[in-house]
Amino acid sequence: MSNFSKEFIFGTATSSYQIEGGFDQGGRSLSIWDTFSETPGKVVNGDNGRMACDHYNRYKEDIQLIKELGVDSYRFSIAWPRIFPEEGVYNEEGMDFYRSLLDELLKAGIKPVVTLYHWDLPMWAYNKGGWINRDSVNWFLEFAEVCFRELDRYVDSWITHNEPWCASFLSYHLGHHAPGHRNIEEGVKAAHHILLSHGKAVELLKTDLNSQTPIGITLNLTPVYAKTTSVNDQLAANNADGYTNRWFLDPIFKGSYPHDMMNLFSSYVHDYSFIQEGDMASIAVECDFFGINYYNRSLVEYASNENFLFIGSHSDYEKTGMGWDVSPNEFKELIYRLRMDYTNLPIFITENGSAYDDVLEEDGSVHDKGRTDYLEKHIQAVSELQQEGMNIGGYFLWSLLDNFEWAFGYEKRFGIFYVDFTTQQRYWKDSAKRYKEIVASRSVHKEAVQ
Ligand code: IFM
Repeated sequence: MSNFSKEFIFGTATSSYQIEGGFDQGGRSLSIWDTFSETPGKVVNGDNGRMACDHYNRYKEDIQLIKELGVDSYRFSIAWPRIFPEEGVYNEEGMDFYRSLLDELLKAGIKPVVTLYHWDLPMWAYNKGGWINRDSVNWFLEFAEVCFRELDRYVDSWITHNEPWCASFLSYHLGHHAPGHRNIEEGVKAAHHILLSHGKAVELLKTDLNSQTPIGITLNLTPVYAKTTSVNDQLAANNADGYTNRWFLDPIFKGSYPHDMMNLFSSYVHDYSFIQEGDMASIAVECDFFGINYYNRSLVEYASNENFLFIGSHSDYEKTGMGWDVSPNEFKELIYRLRMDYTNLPIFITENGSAYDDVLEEDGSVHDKGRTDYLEKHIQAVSELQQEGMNIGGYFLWSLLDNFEWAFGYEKRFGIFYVDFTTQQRYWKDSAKRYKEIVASRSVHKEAVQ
């Protein structure tokens, strides 16, 4: 696995609501996830992120772990309700937290990659309509601008949004994530405003603020395969791909929504006038890199009673603890497709990882063979992609710590460090040790080629 160029970035990733805790510290107000997780039945075991990994109070200790891991970079997100606890009310204390975090990372020699939005929309914004309200674009820009002005000098790269599919379709249409709405039209509108806010934030940083710091967006992409070669199953796969991938890829790289999906949505979306003149050009703004989060492929089959005529199909692939297919080959196929149909920008794998049912042994060890195998297979795939000239700029393992896995609460552990949520003690899992070795062997190679 030593085929990585000397510039290749290895990192690890987290997000604010999933690890910070400190929900009422430093002037933070509530986000949609605080409220959603208080609603019975929304999150497994009634878990919430009030304490999470208590990273707000333990960030120095966590940065030491990142340093010991030996990675080049750390990707985290900013909690919007810390920065604007109320509409138009800037909270310096919230910004101080991120300044200190960034300071500490730079002292440790770790490059910070900062995501602006990883789903913790302030409640004040939700109460005014959230992402369904076009004003959300301006609220987001106000938030982005203050982050850019205060933090740009510390930041290695910016990511505007993490996984717009989750923040729109999963949250406003499927209802599994906050705010838990079930309305297709709302999902489509939310997606549009999120994408528009991305485009306008990129323009703000590059043009208005004249910054040279690289900026991009991260999509979660799931390559879709049909169960059989039947016309119906092929149609199902096309629609699933449109719903999951193309609805986001096409506007970003082609400046238009896919027509087949616009037709399919039109039974529910009665009026597309929320797409205003100039919006599509803004969304398709030129970025510096493209981030993708990859976890698994999906297998679908035709279902005549489903809104979009597809349903998940049984697959005999090996599964992670989420029940997701372990599919490194499909990961490679996804990258080939992106290269053929969408972009030549450097691609960063901004998340990849797996949940398994870990056991903390009495001696503090965690033998997470499943996760270790998963990460080896996927890093091997990245290495092969590099050899094939696919221009992957970096790989960020999800996640640094076990954390609040959204609707699954603390039941699903994605960390390479085990967190005992009673004592807040962190433990090295075998996967963390293996990742450290992989990164270190790359460094040896790096020195040899210099
Ligand atoms: O934990 C999430 C993360 O917040 C976004 N990407 C997928 C991860 C695993 O489900």
